[in-house]
Amino acid sequence: PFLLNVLDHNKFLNGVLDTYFIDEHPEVFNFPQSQNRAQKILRYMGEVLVNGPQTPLATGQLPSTVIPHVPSHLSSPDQKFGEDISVPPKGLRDILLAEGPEAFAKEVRNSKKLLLMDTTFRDAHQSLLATRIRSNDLLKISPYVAHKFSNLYSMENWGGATFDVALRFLHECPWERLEDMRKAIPNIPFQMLLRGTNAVGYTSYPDNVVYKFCELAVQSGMDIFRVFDSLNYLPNLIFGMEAVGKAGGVIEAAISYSGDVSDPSKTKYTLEYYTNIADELVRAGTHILAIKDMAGVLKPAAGELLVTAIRDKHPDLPIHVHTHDTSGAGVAAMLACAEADADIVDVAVDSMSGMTSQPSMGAIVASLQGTDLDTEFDLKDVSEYSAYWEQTRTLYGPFECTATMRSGNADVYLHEIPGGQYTNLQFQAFSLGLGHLFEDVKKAYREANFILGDIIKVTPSSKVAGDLAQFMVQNKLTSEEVVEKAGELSFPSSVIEYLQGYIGIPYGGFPEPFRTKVLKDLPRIEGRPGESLELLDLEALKEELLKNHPHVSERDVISAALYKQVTEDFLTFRDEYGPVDKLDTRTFLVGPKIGQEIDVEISKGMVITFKPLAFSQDLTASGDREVFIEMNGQLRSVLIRDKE
Ligand code: 3PY
Ligand code: ZN
Repeated sequence: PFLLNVLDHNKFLNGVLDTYFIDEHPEVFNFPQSQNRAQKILRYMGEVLVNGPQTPLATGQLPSTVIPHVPSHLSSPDQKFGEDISVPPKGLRDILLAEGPEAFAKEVRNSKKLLLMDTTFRDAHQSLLATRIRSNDLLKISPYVAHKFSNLYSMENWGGATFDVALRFLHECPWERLEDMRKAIPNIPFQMLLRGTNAVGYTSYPDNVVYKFCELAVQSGMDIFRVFDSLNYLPNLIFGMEAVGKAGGVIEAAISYSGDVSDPSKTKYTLEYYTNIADELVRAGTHILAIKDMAGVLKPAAGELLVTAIRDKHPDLPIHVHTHDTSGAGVAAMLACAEADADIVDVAVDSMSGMTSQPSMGAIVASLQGTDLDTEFDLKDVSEYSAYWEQTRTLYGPFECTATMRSGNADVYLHEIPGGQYTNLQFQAFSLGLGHLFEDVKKAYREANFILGDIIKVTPSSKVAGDLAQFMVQNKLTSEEVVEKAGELSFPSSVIEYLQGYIGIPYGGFPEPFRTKVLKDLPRIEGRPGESLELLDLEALKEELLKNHPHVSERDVISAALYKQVTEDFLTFRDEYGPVDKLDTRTFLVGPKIGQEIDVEISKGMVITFKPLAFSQDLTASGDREVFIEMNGQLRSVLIRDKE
């Protein structure tokens, strides 16, 4: 029943017959592996049928039953006779591969049109859907993007929180995701967010872990690394840049933006502060410079001032601006930056844009049509792409922040909470049934920021501010009380570690006497935290993992170096349930319906049809239920422990 009849292979069905078929498709002989995978997927379905979702759903809302329409990229009115339209058009990645990062940067700077980075595959869903978008949905639309959006500067599709969430909640391998996207999109540069010395985690890692991480990312298909540090602490930033450079990636060093350079009353983070950092990053060899406005507080006038100030000093430097649309002024801000001669701005496709996500791609494309900065994208393509995501988004109903957030809110200029964190904190407050608490948390966040020394707030420093804010609300403490009683309170560990110097040193130094009162005689780290960490023995880690798991790759070892327990759990899950990333999203989240036929492409070209029929009402003596599922028409059964 598992044998794929070659006559059912999609190439045969599509009439592509040639004598190389067997050479090109060794997978048709992969019976035992596929059989094994199919058996595991069957077990997963049984597990969800008996015990419910295997990943926590954040709200009571269920995924929709919509089957998203995937638009075709294979019809081109401009197709020339004999042209192979299955190959996507050349993109900037072709220049990068042929000529290297410096030539790539030059090409970007010389572009007359405004270039776009599409964040739909990373920051957009990190900010709107708790980072839950699965590989399955990303890969379905990838060929369309490769064909219709070949002129993108880049697609941001990895890093940030996607790494952790893929392993922890989606039970899929982030490295495989990257590699699979690469195969589908050979022409557009891929971009990731690297938290400097924190890589894709929340704490400083030993240097060799960060080096190896970057090296494997490039090998798996990553091109551009946006490197930032949550305190703009230069030693951390420069270390991250070096790791990217060593790995052969494009270095896009980022200045994280806080405050308001258009407000003369704000005197800490001034134009001079930012242009000084820009100078340092250029000196350290960045190929591209990013302004990272993680909260969405860069007003249009401020954007114009900032880009102009950096441009004046660095006429040849490509400038890339990132923002969030939390206040609703995102489109206006990006247009102002473009007018001031930024080269690239960040957008998310319309149906995944707005609020805590990026500004709308369609709005920016339309706004610039017919101007010198015309992006040259076709609104019809944007709209088809958006329709796919509009439908796909309904599958992620359980993670929608719109359950609590229905509009933008300009109070972000007061509290400066980053996009991804905003929805998280709001959600936490609402799920405790304390919606009004969120208003208190936002006010406390602003106060916490000042207690901590008016810091740049982005992962992980934003977590420090968020934890302190929640601590204040929970314990009903005013900001004066926190400072006064600092010596007696038991602060969240993130606050203590920040004060110890574990994530770096904030601009202007640590707040005193607060720091001394909290730390007493706890140790303090001087300088770059990673420097004092011992290198991690990756060989020993591999040996350790191999004790419990039959297959452990070099990439799994790095996953474990970053997230030990999460990776162990992922490997155990994968050993037991196989490639659950191959399931459609509804089935993955809430399981199949009895009687429903579900096709799963278990490995390349091999599709298996599952049809759950029933499960036993009676438990066996050992507490199992027997689940009956048809697999390609053959009846199978599995015993699943009922965990209720
Ligand atoms: C992340 O670190 O994941 C961010 O998106 C910061 O803005
Ligand atoms: Zn962001």
